[in-house]
Amino acid sequence: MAEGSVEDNRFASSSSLRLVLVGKSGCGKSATGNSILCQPVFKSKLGPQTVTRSCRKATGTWNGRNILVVDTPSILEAKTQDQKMYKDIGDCYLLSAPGPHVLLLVTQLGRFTAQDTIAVRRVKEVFGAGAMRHVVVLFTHKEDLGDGSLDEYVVNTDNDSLRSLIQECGRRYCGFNNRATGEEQREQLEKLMAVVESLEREHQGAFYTNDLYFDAQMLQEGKGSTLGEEPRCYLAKVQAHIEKQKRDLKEARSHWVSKALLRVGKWMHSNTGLSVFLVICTLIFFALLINLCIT
Ligand SMILES: Nc1nc2c(ncn2[C@@H]2O[C@H](COP(=O)(O)OP(=O)(O)OP(=O)(O)O)[C@@H](O)[C@H]2O)c(=O)[nH]1
Ligand SMILES: [Mg+2]
Repeated sequence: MAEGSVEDNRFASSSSLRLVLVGKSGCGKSATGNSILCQPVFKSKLGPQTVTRSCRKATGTWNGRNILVVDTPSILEAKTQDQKMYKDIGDCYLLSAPGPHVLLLVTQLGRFTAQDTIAVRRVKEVFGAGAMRHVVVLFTHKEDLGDGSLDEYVVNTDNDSLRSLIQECGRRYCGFNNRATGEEQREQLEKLMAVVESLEREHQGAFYTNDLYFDAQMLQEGKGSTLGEEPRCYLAKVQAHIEKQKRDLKEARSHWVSKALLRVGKWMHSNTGLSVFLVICTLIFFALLINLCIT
């Protein structure tokens, strides 16, 4: 079981599976990594502060297949992005180069908060919007469901952000009880692997990658820029890459708004009579509402 080293290239082979654990602090990422590898390789405990301080990788096998799991510290938080965060993101890329097959977005069942919504947005900033096509949502504390089913929970949730996340990542989700052992642990892992394999089929085995993964791989293979300059150059590339992705996302959002406004404008232009009628109705509605509030 290797840990933390970036030189080991066995896991860049096509048959191996690379998984990256992401999510808000304390949601159970490290515990999930341990459940996947069936060994307590990552430090996992309840604490007032973040437990995992830097990216770690560990390896194992499942049904004869090599699995590489990368555990991450809080790289998806909204706090000001400092050099430590860029270093953590850079390490995550290095450890999962040439790119992950699956990003496991971990969240505690029944606790999908504003911080999780920020984490989803940050996945797109850190890995790129296309990475959502490789996301599987993993709910920890599955035992809290009792006799209920996870499918029912997901269908009936009134949490709009969770609903839209599930929709956005193609309804790929599963649940783990990280305290499970034996048969229960094996069964939940089998269910996760079924979701992972169906995702792989959908992408014809292709993993997620981008320009920064290319740089990470070059650095790993010693093909970076001038010797000695690599780490500093790489960190600058990480920062530039994240900033570009943020700009792209902002642009995509503003394009979407302007497109919607343009459509409304076009519709109003081609339906002038109906538009005037609707505007008058809206004005009367607001006048009545204001009048009601005053009286
Ligand atoms: N009962 C139960 N406890 C869990 C489960 N998953 C995680 N925990 C507990 O939740 C606590 C936090 O888990 P971690 O694995 O350290 O969470 P993390 O996301 O890695 O935390 P940071 O590294 O601090 O970001 C630990 O006490 C775990 O034992 C679960 O499925 N069921
Ligand atoms: Mg952890």
